[in-house]
Amino acid sequence: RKFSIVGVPMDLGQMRRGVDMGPSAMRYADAVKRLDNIGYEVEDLGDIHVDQINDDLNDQPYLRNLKAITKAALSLADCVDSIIKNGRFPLVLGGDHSIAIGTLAGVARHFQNLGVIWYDAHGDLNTDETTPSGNIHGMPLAASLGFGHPELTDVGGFHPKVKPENVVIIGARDLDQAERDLIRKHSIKVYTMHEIDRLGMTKVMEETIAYLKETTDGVHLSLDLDGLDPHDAPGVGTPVLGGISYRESHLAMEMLAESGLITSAEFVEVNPILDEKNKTAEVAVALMGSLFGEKLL
Ligand code: DIR
Ligand code: MN
Ligand code: MN
Ligand code: MN
Repeated sequence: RKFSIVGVPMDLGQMRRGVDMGPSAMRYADAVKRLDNIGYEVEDLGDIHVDQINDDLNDQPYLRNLKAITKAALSLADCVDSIIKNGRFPLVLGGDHSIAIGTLAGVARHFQNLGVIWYDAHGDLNTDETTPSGNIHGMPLAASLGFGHPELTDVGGFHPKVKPENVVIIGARDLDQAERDLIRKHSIKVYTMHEIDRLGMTKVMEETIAYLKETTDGVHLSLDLDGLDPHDAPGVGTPVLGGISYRESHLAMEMLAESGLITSAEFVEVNPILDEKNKTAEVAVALMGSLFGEKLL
């Protein structure tokens, strides 16, 4: 497998500055060398351009920075699209989670039945009509399912990018009421922290892999570092106590590696300004190692 890494220095999808330095933080934590050492050919394409404008649409408080976010999403979609066309594996470094709209727009051009694993404390299933914050990083999964403002759902000129039955959310512990309603209405598969505690991560991943293997022709992993417990990943903008542990996360990545299911991935919400000595970027890169088949023996 050949890898292409692309960074998206995006911080306009939420209110905490500094997450735009996530790609630098993960590069500094040796993301490229990590994959190189496993034996892959790796190219780093650098960063997607993100306009440095805040509140470019003050008249749309429920879609903060919409224009700059959709513009970057389209550039990212084109970039990811061409990576896949070149027969390479796209690895996207964020940036806040709003970038997933662009990643999925690019990936979905290549898969009729794309699966998505959404590893996150949150559902990211809000729309401009339900958002409690106005932050677009709380909307990318909804947008990719075709719910929300057309400027978000139709990035790349089509929707939806993914069907509800092809999504698995892992690690949820902070859902807004409208997100719960949407999950129930569309029967989206969710492993909350309760199920992870109860079943154990082994069973959760066995079930997830079996579920997605049946119907999908490719699986994207969208890993929000706030899915992990803040003790293990403190450098995130919206930490939530009681998260997935460092070890459980490695296990999950190792099981995904064995499954051979993952065809694209992104690691998002790494904010080095809020971090402890780049710990969260280092965790992200260590998880990449496991996801891509690193083995001790
Ligand atoms: C909240 C928080 N549900 C919102 N979402 C976050 O703003 O829509 N997503 N933090 O990562
Ligand atoms: Mn900025
Ligand atoms: Mn998220
Ligand atoms: Mn989150």
